[in-house]
Amino acid sequence: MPHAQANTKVVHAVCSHDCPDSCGVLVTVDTLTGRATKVQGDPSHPVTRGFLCGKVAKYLDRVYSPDRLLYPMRRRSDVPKGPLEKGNEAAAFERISWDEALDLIAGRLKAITETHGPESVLPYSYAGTIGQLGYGSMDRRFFHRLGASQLDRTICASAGGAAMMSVYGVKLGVEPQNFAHARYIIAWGANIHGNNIHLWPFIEQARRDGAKLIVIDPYKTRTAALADWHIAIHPGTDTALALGMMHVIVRDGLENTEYIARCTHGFDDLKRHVRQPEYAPAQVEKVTGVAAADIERLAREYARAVPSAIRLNYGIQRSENGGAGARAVLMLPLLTGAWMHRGGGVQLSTSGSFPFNSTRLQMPELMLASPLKREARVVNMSQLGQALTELNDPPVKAMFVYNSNPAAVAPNQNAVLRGMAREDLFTVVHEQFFTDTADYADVLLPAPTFLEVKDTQGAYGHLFAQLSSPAIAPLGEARSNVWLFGQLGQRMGFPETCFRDTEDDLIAQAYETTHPWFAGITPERLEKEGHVRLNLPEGEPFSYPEWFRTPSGKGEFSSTAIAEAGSDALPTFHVPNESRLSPQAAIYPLEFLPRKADNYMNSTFANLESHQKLESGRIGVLEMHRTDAALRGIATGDPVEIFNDRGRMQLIAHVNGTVPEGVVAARLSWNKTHAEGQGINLLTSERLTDIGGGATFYSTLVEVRKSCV
Ligand SMILES: Nc1nc2c(c(=O)[nH]1)N[C@H]1C(S)=C(S)[C@@H](COP(=O)(O)OP(=O)(O)OC[C@H]3O[C@@H](n4cnc5c(=O)[nH]c(N)nc54)[C@H](O)[C@@H]3O)O[C@H]1N2
Ligand SMILES: Nc1nc2c(c(=O)[nH]1)N[C@H]1C(S)=C(S)[C@@H](COP(=O)(O)OP(=O)(O)OC[C@H]3O[C@@H](n4cnc5c(=O)[nH]c(N)nc54)[C@H](O)[C@@H]3O)O[C@H]1N2
Ligand code: SF4
Ligand SMILES: [Mo]
Repeated sequence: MPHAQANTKVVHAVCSHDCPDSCGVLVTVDTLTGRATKVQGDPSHPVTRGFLCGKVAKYLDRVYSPDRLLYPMRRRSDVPKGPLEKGNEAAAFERISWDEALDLIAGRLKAITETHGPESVLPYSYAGTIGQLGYGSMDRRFFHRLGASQLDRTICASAGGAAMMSVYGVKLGVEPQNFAHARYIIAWGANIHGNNIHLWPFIEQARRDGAKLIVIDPYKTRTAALADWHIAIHPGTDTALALGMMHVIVRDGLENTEYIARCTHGFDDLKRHVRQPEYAPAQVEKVTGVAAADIERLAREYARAVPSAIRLNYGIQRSENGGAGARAVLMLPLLTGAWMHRGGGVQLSTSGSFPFNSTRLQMPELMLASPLKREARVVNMSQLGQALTELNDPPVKAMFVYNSNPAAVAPNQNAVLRGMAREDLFTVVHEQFFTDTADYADVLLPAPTFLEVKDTQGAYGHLFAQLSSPAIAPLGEARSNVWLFGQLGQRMGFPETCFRDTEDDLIAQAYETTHPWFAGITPERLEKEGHVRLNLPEGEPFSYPEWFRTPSGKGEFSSTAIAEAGSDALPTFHVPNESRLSPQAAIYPLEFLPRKADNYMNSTFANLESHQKLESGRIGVLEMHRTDAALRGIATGDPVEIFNDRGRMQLIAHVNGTVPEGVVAARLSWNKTHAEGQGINLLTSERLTDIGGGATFYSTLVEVRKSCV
């Protein structure tokens, strides 16, 4: 740790944003004023390696922003719910004390649960923080004990997660440092430079040693621009490409028969499946837009390279056929036995490497102590619009939002906002800023940043457990998720002592496990060392059968569990309802990619000027291919209207070579940063993925026309 100067201290924290890198962060604090003066990447953390991404390098702009929410507030009775003027939101609310706020919420929740049943309360949270405590501990206890509807947290990764579980039975993957050993690296639906920057130095190291980087992404990301080969596949067709690669591999006998026999299940079925004519390269070309010769070359190069690593991120599973696509890609290293070599295999998520005791933290058994006396119903967060406007028996009467900005990030925004505007819906929002969601709050509560709370964290892109110490006191009256839900539990009169657990109690409970991967890892040790690597071998998992946790105990090409859940036992390409290949394309011919911004974190940071500068010229912009633009008489700088049956919005056209013909793209931001106060999710649908019940942001058809001026 760097030495602190006089009157300063350096505190070890962990970046809690929803990012695979979970960086170790050193915060310099002026001990006289208690103010943080600097944040830097921990040089001793083997993945952070001393640097932070552009978003968090400027973190003090966020922490000390004059726009921070600092006090509890209540909506003024004469102000209707709906978008508020940016910068003038506070006028819609009046300040109240925490005592008043907690009493008001407890009183309303009691009345609502008595009249409509506890399931009429819907918690809505995602990954504003991915700390173990902040993401899901006391909050879950509270809603379980209340008997509230359970939220199925599907908006990000559930199709890919289901795919990983079906093939491997556990979420493990190639350790990021080991990518340096790979000689052939495929970034498949993975914007490494934008979303996972700490993997990049290891890829550069591999490339200096002769590795090739291939990027499979319809969009020319910075990662794609820097690659040896960019394959601009048609969105939603990765299943076909991966099966086409398998076709070539088994046709040419490039599979690893020894590994397949020892470690996999269902190969004969897979072989028959991929040898069908529809997966021959010439046919796959028609679906994916990737030339048959390129499919041949990719398959052969991939199968012959040792070691070969795939960074499969969540891009491909955000579409209707995304679960099958993720499964097919995840199977490639099972076919070649890439796992046998250090730096070989695939990384989708390493989250399953961390055996945190989440049952202890979240106490689902409290549901039986609730008035329901049974498990509560489950509501899919990717269908919030339907939940708020159509769900009955009981209808949602109260929504409690924390760690999330659903007004901007949830699909089918028109339905979501219509639901949130209901005057008979009681809405509580716990936030750091006046987000789009805060504009709909009846009660607004101030939340802290990760500099202000204690937590412990794993990662979904590396293998280090970490402890995050509070560097500064919470600003204003900001209070953590743990404090809030502990207090509310007590106000509701819940007798269980678990609502009095402190942050330290919860951290200890998170590590209450005899799992060998946590052996020797204790809160005390983490307090001293900041980060500790899990007790996993240095090499890759899945080199022998004991690693797999599937029903067959092996890597599964064919899955009975998936078939029983109503999908295809073997990954199979189906044309999405919204795709250039579907009948709907006759009306809405363009495939829309409503993408993440490189300098925001989903909608987080979108309100900060310093971050907006980095995205200048990119937000509020529709990227188009020159042919599609010319066909519609559109040139760069023209205002355009983008629309489908779900909604329409104005953007500024940008014809810049980032998207292939037939694809248009725009970036996620706060709704209120757009001129008309609505964001790109008004175009996306609530249709779910083939497996896992995930959101299908990247299966969206639209049409575009030049706006009349
Ligand atoms: N800077 C920044 N970093 C982030 C985030 C952020 O918003 N900004 N978000 C964080 C979160 S929540 C997550 S889940 C991770 C996600 O990280 P990623 O999984 O990398 O997420 P995406 O950017 O959705 O998708 C990656 C790429 O997939 C491409 N893609 C879209 N459709 C298809 C397709 O059909 N096939 C293929 N092959 N590619 C496709 C997109 O163009 C995109 O470049 O990143 C995290 N990190
Ligand atoms: N069009 C489109 N839509 C998308 C995506 C996309 O790529 N394109 N990506 C999807 C994905 S992958 C994801 S993960 C979701 C993300 O959706 P969300 O999880 O809603 O992500 P954010 O927009 O980052 O909002 C998180 C909010 O949590 C708040 N927060 C941070 N820390 C705390 C805390 O300690 N307590 C409380 N109470 N609040 C806190 C932040 O201020 C922020 O406003 O969006 C999805 N939506
Ligand atoms: S957002 Fe990701 S890359 Fe940036 S500091 Fe946080 S963990 Fe590291
Ligand atoms: Mo995500």
